[in-house]
Amino acid sequence: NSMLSWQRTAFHFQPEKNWMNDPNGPLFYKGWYHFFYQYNPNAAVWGDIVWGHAVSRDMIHWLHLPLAMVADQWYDVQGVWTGSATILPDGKVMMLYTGSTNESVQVQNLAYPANHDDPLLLDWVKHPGNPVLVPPPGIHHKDFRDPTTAWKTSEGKWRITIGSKVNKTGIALIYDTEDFINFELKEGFLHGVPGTGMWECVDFYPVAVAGGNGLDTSVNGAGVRHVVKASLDDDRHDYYAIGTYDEEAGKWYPDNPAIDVGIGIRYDYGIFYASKTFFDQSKQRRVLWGWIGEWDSEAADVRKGWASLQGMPRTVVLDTKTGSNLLQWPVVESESLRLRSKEFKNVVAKPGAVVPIKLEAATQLDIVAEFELDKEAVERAVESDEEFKCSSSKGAAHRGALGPFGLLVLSEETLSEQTPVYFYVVKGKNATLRTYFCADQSRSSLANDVNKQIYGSYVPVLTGEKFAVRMLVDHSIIESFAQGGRSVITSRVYPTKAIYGAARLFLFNNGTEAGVTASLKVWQMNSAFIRPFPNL
Ligand code: DQQ
Repeated sequence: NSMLSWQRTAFHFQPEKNWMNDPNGPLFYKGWYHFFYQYNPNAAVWGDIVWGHAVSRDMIHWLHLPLAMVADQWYDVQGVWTGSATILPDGKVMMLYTGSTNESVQVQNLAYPANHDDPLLLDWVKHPGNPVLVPPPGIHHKDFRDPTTAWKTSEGKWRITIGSKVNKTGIALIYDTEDFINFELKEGFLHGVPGTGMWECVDFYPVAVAGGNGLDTSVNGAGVRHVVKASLDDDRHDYYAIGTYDEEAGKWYPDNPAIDVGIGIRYDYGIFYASKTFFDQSKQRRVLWGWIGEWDSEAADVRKGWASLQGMPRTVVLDTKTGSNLLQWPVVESESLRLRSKEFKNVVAKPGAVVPIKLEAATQLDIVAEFELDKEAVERAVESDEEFKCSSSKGAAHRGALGPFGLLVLSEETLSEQTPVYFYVVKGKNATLRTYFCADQSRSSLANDVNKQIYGSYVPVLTGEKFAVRMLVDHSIIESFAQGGRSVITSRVYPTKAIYGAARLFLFNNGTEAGVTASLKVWQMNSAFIRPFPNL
């Protein structure tokens, strides 16, 4: 339906049509980035799930390939569900995935490339002895899915984790294997958190304390912290925590039990789910993929004939300045899409002001912006110590002394449609400042069948730092990275007027006391080539 085609994005990965969900088995192989994904070839809604497949040289421009795996065996006939790749030392690829059997039992299966000399990995063989794992005693047959990439134990075995739950406690089971065919269940679990429900798409990986490069999944020892991530089926967000991995015990402990997996920090405070990292051995980095679903109605998805995008892949490192969170940042290749840029230096927005940022177009942008609050006004401001939460505030209309201030993205000239992405600063006791980073979808669309939530979180802003944001704007998605990627918000928005040439960008300051000075650099972004498989 051409009427809705403007919602298609220009540089985010999406199939040509129909439904997509989780990223699966990402890897770099013989010069190509491979991306697999949960795909319904028959409709724009979830169902009939198989593995879509695409390849890229840079994770920006893509060639769609034929389906990698379809639901053709008793052990995956109800769905070829999520899985992960492990590259063995000899270069061979082991793909473990969940199958939903003819009786709706969740089992784990092994697949591998038919021809390891083929850089495109077009053909996949399902191991004749599948399934390689069935739900263990005490685990419900529908609560056993999404095997991770394997990592090495010091004994030389491979270890994986699989998400599950016991009553309402989300857990990560662990298994050891030597051949990816025979598995040994380890007693207890890697980790579990009461009240968090089913853990989907668990991820487990090391990060270097010193920052810098990403680490192979098997790296362990001094100078390494381990991240556990779970996608909570109950609230549809991806939560991570940083902690210590005790290999011998097969246990992981969070640094801070108050911000444990599922109750603490999220990768993204907007829409971002079922994510998965992989180690890119070609650039020594860890890259995070996440599924961005739709926030319009199912009927609208069916009308437009497609649903979902993948977020821009993000590099992930430990934040060496705080030590208590990760930093996520669009892969450096995203910058290859930058075209003409325009700089705006020291633009002043007084309390209550909305200032146009004049651009030739505003639907495909990469924005880097910094903001400063007027120092005297901050000193003058009363110590309100207000308890603030983006989600229960009135969004950008909520006025405090020191904010909200930020940008109105995908806005229409008269502001009838606008998506504010902003900071809100609370002055507490002893003149301490607490900063929140939020996105307000409440006025993002004149349509009424779309989600219009306000969301965001606290974000650490350290002494000497300005308020900083990078934003990728692509027609119907805005990915916003605050403070170098300490806090991220992905907004899926459906403007009806702020489209194509009618889209605008504004600086705004809705605080009552302090002026804001902003400096921005804004690039027009090129479209990526995302090409169909040639019909030879
Ligand atoms: N999606 C897959 C499951 C996974 C869920 C099915 C998460 O394997 O648990 O499409 O979105």
